Amino acid sequence: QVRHTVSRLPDALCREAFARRPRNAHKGSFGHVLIIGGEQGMSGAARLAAEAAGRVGAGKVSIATRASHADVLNLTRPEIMCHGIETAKELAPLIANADVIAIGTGLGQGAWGKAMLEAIRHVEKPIVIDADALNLLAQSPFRLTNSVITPHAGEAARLLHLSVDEVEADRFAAVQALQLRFGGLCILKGAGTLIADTQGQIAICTAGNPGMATGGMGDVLTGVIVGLLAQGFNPLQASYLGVCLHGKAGDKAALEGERGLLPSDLFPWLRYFVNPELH
Ligand code: NPW
Ligand code: AMP
Ligand code: MG
Repeated sequence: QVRHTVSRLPDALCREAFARRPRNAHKGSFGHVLIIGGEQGMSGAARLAAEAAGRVGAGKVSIATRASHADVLNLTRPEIMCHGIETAKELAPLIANADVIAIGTGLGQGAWGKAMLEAIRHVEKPIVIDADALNLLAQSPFRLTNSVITPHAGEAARLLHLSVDEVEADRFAAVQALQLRFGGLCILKGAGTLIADTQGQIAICTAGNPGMATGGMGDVLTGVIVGLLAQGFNPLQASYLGVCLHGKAGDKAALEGERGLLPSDLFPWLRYFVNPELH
């Protein structure tokens, strides 16, 4: 039985979720994120996810990406640790050092992406699975534990072997089918993003706008969710808060115009919303 819940991010919840940091806090208090992605030509996707994780308060952020562009990526945001990783063996110590993982942003669907996905398949840390990791999952499905999957309608259609029109015709049925098939939590993105939890409940987030229909926007959402997981929010809290924060940040950024809005325009607003004492 599906219960449809409408959720927004009330200021009160934000205030509670993002209380002032203890005076003696240190970076180890806020978790270490590992983003795995950035095939040739798509390192920006991993970079966007990584900065988003930092902008919602993660303590440390690392990227595992193709060796050829790791150093250049590092220069674009020196705070992010960028590792050139070509094999599952090289990835293992980064996984061991991370508290939470996101895989898929700009991952590609070639041999490298497949090796990276296989390497995290049995890891029991919280994992966000997005973008090309979902496309690979559609090709070779396996059940996930402790995961959040974040498909858009196109990815959902591939995962369910349906057409995009069929997914969009009943988004509630699609998100629930995905949750049941893959386990963990499922976030079906788009206008009115849906979140299906493990108890059969579905929430809808009404924040967000068509200005957000631009490449890289989902990569930012992945970073937001994994950045919240790093700080100790459970997967359901991180999904609810993450989707709402992302939508609200998009709505603020759209005040300067929906057309021409870029995913990185959300960063200052993400920071604003995770510091409720400022507003
Ligand atoms: P169409 O075009 O409407 O006919 P893909 P992707 C369909 C990375 N990126 N929302 C749509 O059909 C990602 O992280 C890197 C979206 C189209 O055929 C991934 O790793 C960037 N799509 C990789 O690129 C910035 C919908 O699905 C297909 C849809 C591929 O990701 C960009 C698109 O899905 C990007 O994020 C809907 N509601 N409904 C970077 N700067 O490095 C139908 N579709 O083929 O998986 O492509 O999402 O761009
Ligand atoms: P992706 O397709 O993976 O880049 O993800 C796009 C992100 O932008 C998702 O979080 C969507 O929910 C959001 N988005 C895209 N178009 C809209 C829209 N028309 N209204 C609200 N949110 C949107
Ligand atoms: Mg995407």
